[in-house]
Amino acid sequence: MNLIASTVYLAVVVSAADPLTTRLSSPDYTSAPPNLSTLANSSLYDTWRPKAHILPVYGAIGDPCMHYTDPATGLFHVGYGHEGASGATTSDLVTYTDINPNSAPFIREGGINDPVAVFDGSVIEKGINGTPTLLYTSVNYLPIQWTVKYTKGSETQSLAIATDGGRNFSKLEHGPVIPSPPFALNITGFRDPFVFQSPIFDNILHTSNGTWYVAISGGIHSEGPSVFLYSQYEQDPNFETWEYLGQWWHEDANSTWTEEGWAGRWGFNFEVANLFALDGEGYNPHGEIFTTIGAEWSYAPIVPQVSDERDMLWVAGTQKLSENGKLEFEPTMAGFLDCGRSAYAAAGKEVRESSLPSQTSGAPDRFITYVWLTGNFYGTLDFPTAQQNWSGSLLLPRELSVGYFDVVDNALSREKGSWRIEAEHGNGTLTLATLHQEIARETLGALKSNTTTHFIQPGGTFSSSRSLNRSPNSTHYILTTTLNFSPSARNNSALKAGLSIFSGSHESTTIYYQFSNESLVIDRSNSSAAANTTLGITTNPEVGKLRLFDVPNGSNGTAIETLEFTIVVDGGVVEVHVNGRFAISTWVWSWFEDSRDVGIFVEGGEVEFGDVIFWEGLVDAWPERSA
Ligand SMILES: *[C@@H]1O[C@H](CO)[C@@H](O)[C@H](O)[C@H]1NC(C)=O
Ligand SMILES: *[C@@H]1O[C@H](CO)[C@@H](O)[C@H](O)[C@H]1NC(C)=O
Ligand SMILES: *[C@@H]1O[C@H](CO)[C@@H](O)[C@H](O)[C@H]1NC(C)=O
Ligand SMILES: *[C@@H]1O[C@H](CO)[C@@H](O)[C@H](O)[C@H]1NC(C)=O
Ligand SMILES: *[C@@H]1O[C@H](CO)[C@@H](O)[C@H](O)[C@H]1NC(C)=O
Ligand SMILES: *[C@@H]1O[C@H](CO)[C@@H](O)[C@H](O)[C@H]1NC(C)=O
Ligand SMILES: *[C@@H]1O[C@H](CO)[C@@H](O)[C@H](O)[C@H]1NC(C)=O
Ligand SMILES: *[C@@H]1O[C@H](CO)[C@@H](O)[C@H](O)[C@H]1NC(C)=O
Ligand SMILES: *[C@@H]1O[C@H](CO)[C@@H](O)[C@H](O)[C@H]1NC(C)=O
Ligand SMILES: *[C@@H]1O[C@H](CO)[C@@H](O)[C@H](O)[C@H]1NC(C)=O
Ligand SMILES: *[C@@H]1O[C@H](CO)[C@@H](O)[C@H](O)[C@H]1NC(C)=O
Ligand SMILES: CC(=O)N[C@H]1CO[C@H](CO)[C@@H](O)[C@@H]1O
Repeated sequence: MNLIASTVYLAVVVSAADPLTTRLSSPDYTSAPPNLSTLANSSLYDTWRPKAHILPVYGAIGDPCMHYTDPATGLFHVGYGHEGASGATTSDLVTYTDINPNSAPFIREGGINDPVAVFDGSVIEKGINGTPTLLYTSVNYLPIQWTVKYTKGSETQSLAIATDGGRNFSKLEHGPVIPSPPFALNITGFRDPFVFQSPIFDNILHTSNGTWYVAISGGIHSEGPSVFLYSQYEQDPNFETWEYLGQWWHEDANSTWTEEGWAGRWGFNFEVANLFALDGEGYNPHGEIFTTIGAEWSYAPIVPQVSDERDMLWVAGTQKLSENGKLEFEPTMAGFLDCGRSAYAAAGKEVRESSLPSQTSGAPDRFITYVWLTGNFYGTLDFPTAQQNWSGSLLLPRELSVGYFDVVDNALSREKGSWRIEAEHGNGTLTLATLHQEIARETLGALKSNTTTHFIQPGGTFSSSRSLNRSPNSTHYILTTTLNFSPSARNNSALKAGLSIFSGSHESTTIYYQFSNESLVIDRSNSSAAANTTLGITTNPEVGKLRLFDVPNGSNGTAIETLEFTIVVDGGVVEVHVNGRFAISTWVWSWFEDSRDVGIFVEGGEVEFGDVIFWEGLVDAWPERSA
């Protein structure tokens, strides 16, 4: 959907046209894999399929988008790109019900405004006549990609309203409500409208309370990425007239928050900007303004039609009126929402305490976001997709809030990074602020409580790798553990410590932290025997920058902050969450049936591990599909 590269779009069209195929008998996971691309269609359907995650019954999933709470039912609707856009409802953020049978779409391309494609959009929950109203990107020409000249009229923004409880979004019988990009700008993209209300914006702009705003993502050729801001004109109840307020945010082409790599690159074109406000508890429209954005960039020289890299970032900042009366955003901190190279296009929504999930769990107003994990690296991998019959998944929902933590006041905490200084205490400590993110409480709670097997392996102080006495025997589990490092670890450039997963006689995957470049690594070099026989099974490492700060400890001592792992393994999906402020997710395509072991991994030093706690089984997010 946001992936305008024509390769990706074609891939979707081809799979949609496939004839029905049946799933064949299970492949042999006790011997070396054949070239998987030569197997029968759908024969790998179950091999790496997650069970607690969101994905359609078959085919490709694209960007998450168009989420909303239906005011009539309180159900939360999660949308995603699949044959247009399809989705599911949930009353608990644990199990989901397809909105249409077989994950059929609730909107698809083919109207007068969108003959070629429907890209991402967002929903005004009480929109026209109080009905959920979708503002989405209607597409007229392809390809669209920041690396090529923009075809005028390619992307416009159009309306559709929910009918039949959201099973269908009917397009309104008029032209696009935002029919062209701002006057005379040579844009790189103009899509993914994100609707929101903001008393902070109302106040600065002197607009009426409750005005709707739209953030549209894109950029300007040779100048750099931008977020274009619009407001609802005179509270027009039909949302037909939108006033351009200027570039709310612009960065120089291929610039970055910091060259140290804490927040990727701003790139050349923004996509999927979400704009919202948070406090320490969750969503608060009067809180601190955040945006999550996808940033597209490439190495030089730029190859037409190819975006080498896509960074999934978050940014917080302040708003001010410029001299010419425009509202402008100034970042105060930025980081990765997920460091995985395949993790992108996050889309979130405020989920009020009045929604059904929150009524049940007692959660306050939240901002919940879903990140996409592409299964074929944005359509560039020759993955055995026909054999799998599906491609890609959303990651588990995440709750966002502002996180505060106390650290020692030193060069580490004063560096410009993915945090900012909230308070200086004058006693050798600082309180830092950052984006706090956790797997949604209902989801995490269910993964731990609704489990088939729960067991604990004792921790200890280890200076070499070792296996655990007991490991999961499936590929569906969640585990937690902690690592404590002695102060000397910070200068030990040989030290690597973490866990091995999917280990066996042929394969192993290692997840470890190293101080040498302050990074969390998922080493996939020996993850999959199938990589030796099959194209598109990538084994490159995933790397994310993570700082463990010095923290006050006892009577004016200091210690290195404890590293707290929560790792979710669900089929081929691996999500690694650390300390409520770091996530890195990827695919591990392990083949052998005996590749199930989890072990302690230590090299070059000594580390104190807490207990490794397992909850095996995971919930089935789709009970009605298997019924
Ligand atoms: C996947 O399975 C569905 C339903 O069984 C079928 O309609 C579709 O053609 C299959 N697609 C591929 C790529 O095998
Ligand atoms: C939604 O309903 C309209 C009008 O009845 C119909 O033309 C369209 O095909 C439907 N869309 C989907 C995705 O089923
Ligand atoms: C817009 O940018 C494209 C790509 O850089 C360039 O080819 C084109 O000449 C530019 N158009 C104008 C009007 O500047
Ligand atoms: C708008 O809302 C603010 C509080 O958010 C309130 O102080 C102000 O009076 C309201 N203004 C109008 C015109 O209703
Ligand atoms: C963007 O910046 C990165 C980092 O310096 C560099 O590797 C890359 O080549 C640059 N891209 C272009 C197109 O100049
Ligand atoms: C298998 O899938 C491919 C591509 O998705 C399709 O072209 C082919 O017809 C399918 N083969 C069979 C036997 O269904
Ligand atoms: C430093 O001051 C802060 C704020 O008063 C306090 O919370 C913290 O405990 C103090 N820390 C130390 C190590 O004295
Ligand atoms: C997994 O291990 C448990 C405990 O050792 C055992 O009860 C169970 O039967 C095993 N399941 C499979 C599928 O091997
Ligand atoms: C892949 O092939 C290489 C070279 O033959 C071999 O060393 C390696 O063990 C194989 N990897 C797996 C996971 O089988
Ligand atoms: C696997 O088979 C596919 C399809 O026949 C072929 O294109 C590919 O080259 C083969 N891969 C290897 C590594 O031999
Ligand atoms: C949770 O476990 C209960 C029984 O312990 C079971 O009835 C229910 O289906 C499970 N829920 C999910 C979502 O798996
Ligand atoms: C309470 C106390 O002794 N605080 C001291 C801890 O150490 C720092 C750095 O040496 C001093 O600045 C504090 O005064």
